[in-house]
Amino acid sequence: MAETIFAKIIRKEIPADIVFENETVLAFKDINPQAPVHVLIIPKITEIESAKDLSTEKHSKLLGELFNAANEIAKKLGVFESGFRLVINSGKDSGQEVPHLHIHLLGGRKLTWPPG
Ligand code: DGP
Repeated sequence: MAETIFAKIIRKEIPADIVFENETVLAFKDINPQAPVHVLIIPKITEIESAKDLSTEKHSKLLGELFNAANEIAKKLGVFESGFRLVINSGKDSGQEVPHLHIHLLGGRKLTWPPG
């Protein structure tokens, strides 16, 4: 599997503005923010390229941990009550750039729908 920039961030080989970290999950500010709050929440394991690779058998616990982290980060960054959006781009047509599963957490402004 190809090495991604997120693997380097997990290993702290390149800097990132980390907002949450535990044994399984890392979250850091997006380098190109699309909202006042824009955080990427990723699993520390590197083998899940996209949501298409998820399975109930292997990943239910990890998925719970990712979404728990999202709620904690939303609280920490002050958007839990006002509302926030979680986005997972998966594959070419979605615009996914980095082949390492990541949840975008966006908030801090009124978000429009539908997305582009
Ligand atoms: P996606 O298009 O869903 O694959 O989103 C990838 C996001 O990753 C994109 O919004 C920009 C962000 N990103 C890419 N490289 C870096 C980096 O080196 N540092 C940080 N903090 N974010 C990055």
